[in-house]
Amino acid sequence: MSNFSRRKLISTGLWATAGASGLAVAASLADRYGLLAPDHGGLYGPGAALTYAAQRLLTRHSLAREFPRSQLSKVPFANPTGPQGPAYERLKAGGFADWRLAVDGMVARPASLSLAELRSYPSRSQITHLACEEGWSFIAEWIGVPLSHVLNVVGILPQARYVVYYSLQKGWWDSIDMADALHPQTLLTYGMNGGELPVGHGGPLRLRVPRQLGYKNVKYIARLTVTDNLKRFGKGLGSASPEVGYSWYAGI
Ligand SMILES: Nc1nc2c(c(=O)[nH]1)N[C@H]1C(S)=C(S)[C@@H](COP(=O)(O)O)O[C@H]1N2
Ligand SMILES: [Mo]
Repeated sequence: MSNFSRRKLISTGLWATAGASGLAVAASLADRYGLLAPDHGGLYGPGAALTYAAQRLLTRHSLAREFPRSQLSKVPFANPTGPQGPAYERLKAGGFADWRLAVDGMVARPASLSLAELRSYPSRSQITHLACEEGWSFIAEWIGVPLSHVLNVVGILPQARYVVYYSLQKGWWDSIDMADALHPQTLLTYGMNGGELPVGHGGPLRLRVPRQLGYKNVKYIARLTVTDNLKRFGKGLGSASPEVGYSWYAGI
């Protein structure tokens, strides 16, 4: 993807073939250049693949809008997730001192990081909008360490293409491509609105990907796996969400 250019895509004829009959051809070209979403397939697949390709070409380096403090939502809405189970409750009772973030897969130095270690890394704070696909949204300040920093600490291998992230909550896992994983606004957050990250919003650790919809912002993050291929994860669609009908790529 690094030597990829828009000109090159145009010269391959991706856009030229993007008529109704050319979508499958376009999709196979997109795949060649790493622009095919992992949940492509079926009737709408090639169209979705092109949406992802277009986003990647045009917005790879763009920033999500950041807001002034005066626009913070008075009451940030926490989408209820229900009880997290006994393991989570035990960790919470201990002030999350035993919480660990495991980082494995295609990395030079697999790691198990405590919250104290994550807090010792350079932090970034940003005021951004979180939008649920169901229509509500809020603006909050998010505080955390850029995911790119953690990836530098463990040393991602050159062939790495995606970061898979798992919640301690059963059934919640997702992934993003390297453009989003290394994006400066993608944070592993442990704070919100000047304080700790509340349990309702995913405390003690949540991935914030402000350029994608709410559901990509998985709460209670306990593990990251770096990979070159998403086929081996779950049903091979890159996330739990496409397994129930949401798209893997939820760029906004
Ligand atoms: N672990 C976990 N992460 C999750 C969810 C969840 O139910 N469990 N809900 C997702 C959805 S659909 C949205 S819109 C946002 C809601 O974030 P909020 O509770 O901070 O408003 O969290 C996302 N992350
Ligand atoms: Mo959501």
